[in-house]
Amino acid sequence: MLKHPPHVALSDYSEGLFELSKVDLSCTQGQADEFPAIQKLNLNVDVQKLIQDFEFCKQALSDNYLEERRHGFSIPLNQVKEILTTFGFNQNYSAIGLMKVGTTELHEYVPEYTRSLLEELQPLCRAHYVIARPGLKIPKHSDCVDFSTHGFRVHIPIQNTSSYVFYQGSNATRYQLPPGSAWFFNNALTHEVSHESESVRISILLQMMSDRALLSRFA
Ligand SMILES: O=C(O)CCC(=O)C(=O)O
Repeated sequence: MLKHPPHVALSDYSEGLFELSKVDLSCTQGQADEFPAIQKLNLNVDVQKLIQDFEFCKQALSDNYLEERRHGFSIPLNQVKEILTTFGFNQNYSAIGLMKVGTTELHEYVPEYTRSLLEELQPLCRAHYVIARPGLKIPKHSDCVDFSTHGFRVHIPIQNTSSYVFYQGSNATRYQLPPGSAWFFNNALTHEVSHESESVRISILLQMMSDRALLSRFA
């Protein structure tokens, strides 16, 4: 039986698993508790254009995210899926990769508006659409022990509000992130995800490689 510590890094199960590639994180600095849990970024986001772009990608693509990353795993993909499923990343959660794995380049199929928005946040090491279905519940976890190995996560909700609870000491704080803005998301802190609406929630999740690019956009 697998044990599930609150820290979700798959490397807890197998050394090196889910590590990011060499291009990742060359300029990442800082520690989790130096950053807020959630922080709005100073960036114009045109939600209608993002939805149009998503609809275009959705026609052409299926959930490819883990498949794309499979060469980075040191255990078989089905074991990766099993671990993620036990954390709540199940049939209620799918992802479509937007970047060529192991590079800082976006896929050719990323449409123009989304491309120009993401280019403003480069250097990036990961970016994907997330489709979260009603009933999604990802229990308390953190995605990394420090930024020096994972970079800075940003969420851009494009359809439906994203809802999170962050735990810091004895405090639990709920955040609702509506579409129309980009948000720094401190995924090194313990957090919990749920989606209780009756329609799907769509967002872009990405990982910035530099706190410089991030801090200059803190609104
Ligand atoms: O909202 C999501 O899609 C996943 C959130 C999450 O757990 C994370 O970004 O670390």
